[in-house]
Amino acid sequence: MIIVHHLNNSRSQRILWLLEELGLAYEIKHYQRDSKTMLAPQALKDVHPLGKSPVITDGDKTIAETGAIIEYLTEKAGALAPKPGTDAHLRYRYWLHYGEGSAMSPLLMKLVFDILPTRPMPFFARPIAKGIAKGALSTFIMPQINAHLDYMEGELATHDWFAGDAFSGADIMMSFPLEAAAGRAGLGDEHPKLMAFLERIHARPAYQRALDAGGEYEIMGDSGKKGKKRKGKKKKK
Ligand SMILES: N[C@@H](CCC(=O)N[C@@H](CS)C(=O)NCC(=O)O)C(=O)O
Repeated sequence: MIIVHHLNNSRSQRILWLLEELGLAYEIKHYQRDSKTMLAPQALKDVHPLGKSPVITDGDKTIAETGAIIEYLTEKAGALAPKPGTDAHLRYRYWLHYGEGSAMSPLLMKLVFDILPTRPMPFFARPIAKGIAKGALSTFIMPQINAHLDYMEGELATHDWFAGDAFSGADIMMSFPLEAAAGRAGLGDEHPKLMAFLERIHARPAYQRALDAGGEYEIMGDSGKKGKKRKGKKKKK
């Protein structure tokens, strides 16, 4: 049996969605972030040494890292991945790597620099921290995020899905950076193709079932212009 070790409000929501799309049987083991540090509990390190979510177990196998899990599950089900050797497969593989390898980096930096000036520090250090964060955000991080958003918008100009005309695991991979960008990095109506992509994925029944299964998921927050605050129903552990 596939077990998803699911941390609330995290990337592992994508794996629940993928499993719902594939129709594979699975169980969820829930883990809660520490409310102060937002870090995963020690129990997740008992599953995988890094203690990051997502991680799945399938019999004696433990598989971590979203892209690797998506490849494993699509191969197991024989669905949602284009045929190897095709151009669509090359694009599929590219977006599987790009989602975490490129798109998430500036978004994560934005999160860190947004939080930095709010952390406890001596009063005289706060204006300095604010200045450093403001400088990093305006000169490097936001221009990087905007360049990535423009690039992705261009990629969706000619086809609805990242790998081409068919929905695939690559779209599931790309959901998280785009939801994060809508929630905290200004993705909105000036990128209509990306916003339409988010609307399309959120309307999928499997996406909605995964929300119900996973519980709390507020990655888009209140600030995604078209996005809603998404709270799945709480499931019993
Ligand atoms: N690139 C990894 C990132 C995993 C990751 O950083 N997960 C976050 C949740 S979104 C996490 O587990 N955070 C809790 C912690 O670091 O303790 C993947 O896509 O699987």
